[in-house]
Amino acid sequence: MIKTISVVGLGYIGLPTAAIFASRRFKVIGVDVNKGAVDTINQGKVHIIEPDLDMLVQAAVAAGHLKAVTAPEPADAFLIAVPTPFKGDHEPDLRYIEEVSQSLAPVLKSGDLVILESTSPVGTTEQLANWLAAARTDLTFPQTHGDASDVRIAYCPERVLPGHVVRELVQNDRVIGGLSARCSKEAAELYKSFVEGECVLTNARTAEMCKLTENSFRDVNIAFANELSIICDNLDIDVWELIRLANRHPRVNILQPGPGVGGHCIAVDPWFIVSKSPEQARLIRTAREVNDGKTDWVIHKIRDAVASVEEPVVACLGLSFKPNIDDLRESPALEIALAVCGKNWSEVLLVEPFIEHLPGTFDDHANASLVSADEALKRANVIVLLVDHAQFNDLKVPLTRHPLVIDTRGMLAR
Ligand code: SAJ
Repeated sequence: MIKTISVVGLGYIGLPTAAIFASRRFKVIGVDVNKGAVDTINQGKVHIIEPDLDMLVQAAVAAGHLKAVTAPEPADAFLIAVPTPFKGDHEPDLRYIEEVSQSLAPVLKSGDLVILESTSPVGTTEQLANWLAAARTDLTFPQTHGDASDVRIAYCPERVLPGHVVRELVQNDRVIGGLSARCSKEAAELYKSFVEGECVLTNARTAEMCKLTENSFRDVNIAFANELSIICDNLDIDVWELIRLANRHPRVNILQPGPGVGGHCIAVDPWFIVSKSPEQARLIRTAREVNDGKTDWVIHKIRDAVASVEEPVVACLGLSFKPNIDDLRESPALEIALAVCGKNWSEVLLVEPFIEHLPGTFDDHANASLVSADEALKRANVIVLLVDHAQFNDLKVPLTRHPLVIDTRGMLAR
C-alpha cells in the first residue's frame, strides 16, 4: 500500500505531479537540488509559471501533504522527473538520472516502486535499474528477478502541453511500461489515483519510444509544412492558402509553418531516436535539419529585406517559443531576434507583450530595445511577425497596409 510518494525533480512536470498527488491526500516529499526552489515551495509558492499550479501547491503545503527537501528520504514510491538534455553533439546526457539513482539508492527498501518520467532514450529505464542494482546488492531488481523482485521499476512518460499541465495531467491517457508485468500493474494503480484518462500498459522500451515517437511525429509534420513554405515562397504561392485548401481533403491534415520549432520537447526528443539509430532514423534527422534550417532561412529573408530599404529599422513581433505564453527558452523567435541584432544591420525594435524587460542576452546589443507594438509599427520599415500572439490580431489592419512585412506565422492570411 503506497502512502508516501517522493517526486524527484520539481520542475514543470515534477511539481504539478507532486501537488496533484498531495491533493489526493498522499504524503508527498518533493526533492530538488535547487535550494531556492525547495524554500519557495515550502512557503507554499511556486518558482515556475503554469496556470493553477500556485493554488494547488499552496493548498497542498498548507494542508501538510506536500513538503520539499534537497536530498531523498524514504518513501513507498519514487517518481523521477529530472531533465534529460543533450550534449553539444545531440547525444543524450543522462547525468541527472544517474545522479538521482545514486542519491536515491541508500533510502530504497524492499517493496518500493520507482517510476522514471523524464523523456529518455530507449534503454534508460534498464540503465536506471542497473545503476540502482549496483548500488544496492542487498535488494533484488526486476531486470534479474522479474515479478519476484524486491523493487519495482517502470517508465511512464508525461505528454502534457505547457500552459495546460494541471488539466492534462489528470485527463490525458498514460502509457506505462514496467520492467515486469507486476511493475506495470503497480505503477498503473498509483497513477489511477488521479488520472481520469486510460492507463495503458506496455513494456519500458516501448513506453520510452512512445514518448519520443509522439514528439517526432509532430516534428516531421511541422518540417513538411516548413519545407512547403520555402517551396511556395520560391514559386510565388501563398502557403497558408495552399495548406488550407489541401486540408479539405478528408485524409490530409498538414500542420502550420513557422520560424522553426521551439520548446523543450519537440525540437529535442527526435535526437534521442537519431542518436540510438543513426543509420535508420533518416527522415527524423532530416526533419530536425529542415526545422532548424527554417530559422536560418527567415534570418536570410530579413537580411534581403533590410538591404532593400534605406535607413532600415526592423521590428520583431513576438519572442516566445509559441503564442500566448511568456516562455522564451528554446525559442526560434528569440534566436532570430538575437541574430538580427548581432548582425548590426539596423536598429531593432522588439515587441513581446508577455515580458517587461529584455533578457540579459540582449545586453551586448545597443541597437535593440523593447517597445510597444504601436511604436514598432510607427517606426519600423521592415516588420517581422515571429509569434502569433492573440494580442497581435488587433494589428492586422495596420500590418496589411505596411509595405514590408515578413509574416512567418501566416497571421495576415488568416
Ligand atoms: N509549431 C509549429 N507548427 C505547428 C505546431 C507547432 O511551428 O503546426 C511549433 C510551435 O510554434 C512551437 C513548437 O512547434 O515552437 C512546439 O509547440 P507545441 O505547442 O506543438 O508543443 P510544446 O513543445 O509546447 O509541447 C509538446 C507537446 N507535444 C505534442 O504535441 C506532440 C506536448 O503534448 C508534450 O507533452 C510536450 O511537447 C513535451 O513535454 O514533450
